[in-house]
Amino acid sequence: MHKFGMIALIGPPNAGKSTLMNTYIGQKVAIVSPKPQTTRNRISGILTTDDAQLVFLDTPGVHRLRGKMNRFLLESAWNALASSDAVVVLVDAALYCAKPQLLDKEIAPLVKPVGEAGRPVLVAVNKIDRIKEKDQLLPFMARLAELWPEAEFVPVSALKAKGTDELLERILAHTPEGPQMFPEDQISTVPLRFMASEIIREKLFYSLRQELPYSTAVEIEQWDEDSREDMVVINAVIYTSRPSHKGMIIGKQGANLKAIGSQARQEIAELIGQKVHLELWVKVREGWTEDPGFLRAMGLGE
Ligand code: GDP
Ligand code: K
Ligand code: MG
Repeated sequence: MHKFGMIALIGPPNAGKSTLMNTYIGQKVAIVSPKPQTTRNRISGILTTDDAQLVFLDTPGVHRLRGKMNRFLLESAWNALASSDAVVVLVDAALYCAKPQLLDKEIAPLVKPVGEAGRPVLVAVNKIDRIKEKDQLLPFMARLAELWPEAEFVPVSALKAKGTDELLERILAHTPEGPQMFPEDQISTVPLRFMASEIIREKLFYSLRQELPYSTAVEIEQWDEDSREDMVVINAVIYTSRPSHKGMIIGKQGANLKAIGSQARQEIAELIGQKVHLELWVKVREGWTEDPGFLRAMGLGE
């Protein structure tokens, strides 16, 4: 019997949703960073085995947010839930062992809305590699089970791929019968050019100071195959909502932008298996995070 299913990954920012998806797909599909809100759009990763195909729907962290962009982020998480066959809720065990009060604050509000979607719920108790004494997990697991009586719990380390096979078995137990929908070498339902823009955004995240990345968006303006050179020529624009940020992104004598470009170029080349010529431009677009038309054009709305 062949199985096919859509699996929503939800949870607070930084719980490890994108890391788990990348571990399953075996390649970097979603960008990962220590900063919350790295994942803006709904990103999918396709896992194909001999007898099953799973489409993981990675989502932005679910938390209370203000502003239009943040509303889009939330909507996207709930839409993933609605189109899923099962949901995996990621929780950061290391964080909640250290700060038990956060468990009630961050996880308790998810129980009802997720429950109302009527999907089987698996809670992946993540980052167990960071917990030295396994006994420390017990009170936390007890409180979690109390909060979420309908859920199944699986301790994992998404980063070190520990417990992830057990989690996959449990996911498959809730996956309906169905045919393979995508070729086995396809790793995402998201177009390559969008994945390329995400790679550039990830490099921005790592290179900029805390407050900067949230004001930036990346758009691929040109994507041309140069068949003579066996090369892809890509032009991308980095939009920032603040004029004062433009200089910071570019850096002294363009050094920062150059570094971002060179790291992103290598990674995009790896992703598409071709040489890449990448040009980056920085443009100021004030107020873009509150502009519904622009958000939609950037794929941030539904
Ligand atoms: P997301 O916001 O839920 O998508 O979280 P990310 O996947 O972006 O991960 C947030 C941070 O937690 C990154 O720095 C990851 O490397 C880290 N992380 C994720 N899973 C694990 C894990 O199992 N163990 C450890 N030690 N770190 C993890
Ligand atoms: K993150
Ligand atoms: Mg993420």
